[in-house]
Amino acid sequence: MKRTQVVIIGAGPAGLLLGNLLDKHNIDNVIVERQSADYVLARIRAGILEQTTVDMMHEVGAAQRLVEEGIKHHGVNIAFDKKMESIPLGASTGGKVVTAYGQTEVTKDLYDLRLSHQSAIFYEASDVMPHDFDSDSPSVSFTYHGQAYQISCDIIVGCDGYHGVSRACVPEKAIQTYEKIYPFGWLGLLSDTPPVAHEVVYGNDARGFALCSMRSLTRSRYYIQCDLTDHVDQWSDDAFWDELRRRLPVELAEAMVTGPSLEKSIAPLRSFVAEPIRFGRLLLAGDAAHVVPPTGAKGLNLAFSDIHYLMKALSAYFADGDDSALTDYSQAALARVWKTERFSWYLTNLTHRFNDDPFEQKMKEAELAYITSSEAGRISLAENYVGLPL
Ligand code: FAS
Ligand code: PHB
Repeated sequence: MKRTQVVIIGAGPAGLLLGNLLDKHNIDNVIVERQSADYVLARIRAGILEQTTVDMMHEVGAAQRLVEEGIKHHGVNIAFDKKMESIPLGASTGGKVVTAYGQTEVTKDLYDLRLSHQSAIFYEASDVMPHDFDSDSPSVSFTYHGQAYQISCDIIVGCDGYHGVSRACVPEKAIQTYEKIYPFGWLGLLSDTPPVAHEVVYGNDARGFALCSMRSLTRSRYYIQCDLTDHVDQWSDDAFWDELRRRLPVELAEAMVTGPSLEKSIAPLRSFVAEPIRFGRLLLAGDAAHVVPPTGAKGLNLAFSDIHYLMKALSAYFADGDDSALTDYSQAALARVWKTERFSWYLTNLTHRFNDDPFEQKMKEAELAYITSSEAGRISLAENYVGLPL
């Protein structure tokens, strides 16, 4: 292969969604991924989908399993000061819900659809590098099965995540980045146990944050805030379960069904945005462009949001060479990114322990008591959690 219209770098959810949508619009494209398919498909990450994300899975034709296995949540729970408040989602958002369906499954559904299109994905590609994206003849080079490739194209899309090569090859003077690194991580555990609650629980406790989520009615996903110096090997399953229960209201702790971990890992938390996210013929999408702390369940959903705006721009560009559509992409996508960054940052600050100051903890409990009891507070929480309009 020597030439295509779009080269996508990265076969995570953003790259696979984009590739499948371009297939649907008969825009030639290839995906170049540095890891193996098994590695990408085994990653365990997000678990809550906004309605716009579900709608895009339907639009691209990959929603069948999501319809059968996804669990609709009509509310979200906030636990604090030894009690739990449920926030209805649909009442104040025109009936919107969120759906519990793991990113692992989303990625598999998009991967299977891509294979059915028989479109190119180069897995285990090395030395991937974008070239000449500030000219009319960009290209991407890489090594695949020991052979050197150089694919010419019209557009390069960096869907290669926070640590990818795309953003790294943009000249420093052409990009501004904004970053906040949080002084803690999330220790996550996956278990074949029934979820302790039928909707997600975000827990604030003086000991630290806790989260109760799920992948199905028999598979649970839990997280506890941990120190950045922690290593996953120092957390036995029993230690995890004990600490999780200590951070939750008694009725949840007593109802918790524990079991052996299927997976246990620690993820760092950061807020990050790059501006702009279009550089000539190179466009960034998903975690390559921005990262949110997972507290608001927004990372995966923001990646899909970018692809929504990107498809509008690429359709206009390939239909009539409308170069301004590429600039519009950066502005439109980032407008929603920043509002979502704010919500994720806000909810992280409100629910996590940053220090041992008892006054600060009392302020968090007072704010949680206010937003969960005030109509305005509940509506604000709900409309951000279901996802702001595209
Ligand atoms: P991804 O990072 O998923 O995919 C990028 C792809 O590019 C990867 O497959 C990578 O191998 C590939 N790549 C990288 N460099 C490359 C190169 N040089 N050449 C070719 N390919 C390259 N979000 C939530 O909402 N909730 C969560 O609980 C949550 N937990 C997370 C835990 C972790 C450890 C991480 C890292 C993220 C988590 N996220 C969570 C956010 C996550 O879901 C992302 O938002 C989502 O994966 C974004 O998708 P992509 O933009 O496709 O990036
Ligand atoms: C998850 O189910 O993995 C999950 C749910 C909500 C979040 C983050 C992760 O905010």
